[in-house]
Amino acid sequence: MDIPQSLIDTLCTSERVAVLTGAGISAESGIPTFREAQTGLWAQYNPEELATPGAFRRNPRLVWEWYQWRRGLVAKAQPNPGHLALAVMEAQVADFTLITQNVDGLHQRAGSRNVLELHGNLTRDKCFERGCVLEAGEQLAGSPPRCPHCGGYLRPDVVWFGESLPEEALHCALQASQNTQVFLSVGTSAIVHPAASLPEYALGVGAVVVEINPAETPLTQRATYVLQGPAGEVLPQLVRAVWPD
Ligand code: BJW
Repeated sequence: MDIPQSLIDTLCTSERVAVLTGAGISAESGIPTFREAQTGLWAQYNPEELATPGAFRRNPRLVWEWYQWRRGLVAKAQPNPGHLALAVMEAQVADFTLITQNVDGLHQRAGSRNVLELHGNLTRDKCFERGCVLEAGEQLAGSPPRCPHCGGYLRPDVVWFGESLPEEALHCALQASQNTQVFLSVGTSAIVHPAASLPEYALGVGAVVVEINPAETPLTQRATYVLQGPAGEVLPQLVRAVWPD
């Protein structure tokens, strides 16, 4: 792919860069994207109908087992060249913010340090009744297990539809998007709010908005640049073009 020279020049001289990632960046690590057809037993379920508090209330075992299956995929996965390129970018840009909708922790495993997780993290559990968070790695029996403090069901510490995002992470993400010179939207269908509003805030302050995705999204027509392709190929190429050493 040809990276436009004007984009290379802009990134080269930018001191403030914000990046929003979605499930597409982890696709090349073997983790299915959120909306892509699920496999095997899970093919019959619509993920949007599993990722809700109502679904968990109706059938806690089903929702818990779906997350256990996804946890297994994440545990086997490794960061790919797209994740690694963003860690390199962070080291090159004075003020760099990585905002992710992903719950897989692969950015941190790739070496990214300043990561805002908008939708939580699969590796932790919290109590469905009281919200207290259990440390990652605490393995309890049950499907789902019970909270050791109050006896309520445990659930993954992720943000479901209709739930609020973590206040501090959302606040920092909004600030970074409204204060950035370049905003990259990588591997997201750009339909889930409030994350999908972040590139709009960046456009509103005159930032250059770049979309990296093999498919079109509602953002495509509004983006300043569209680099159509898989993040694991496009991001390393972009980083090499801007910071060749
Ligand atoms: C590649 C690739 C490769 C493939 N390289 N790319 C305003 C307007 C309308 C609705 C709302 C609104 N504000 C709030 C809402 C309601 C709702 C919402 O947005 N609904 C929409 C569906 C319309 N939002 C909420 O409920 C949020 N809460 C909230 O706003 O609270 C206040 C409130 C509540 C109620 C009413 C009003 C206000 C919470 C949203 C939480 C989302 N949680 C999930 C689940 C997390 C846990 C889990 O993983 O199970 O987060 S849903 C799911 O979507 C997940 C993802 O993070 C998120 C985004 O998906 P993503 O990452 O974009 O993945 P995909 O699969 O959609 O797309 C993958 C993309 O990758 C595709 O484009 C591919 O082409 C691409 N791709 N291979 C690069 N190799």
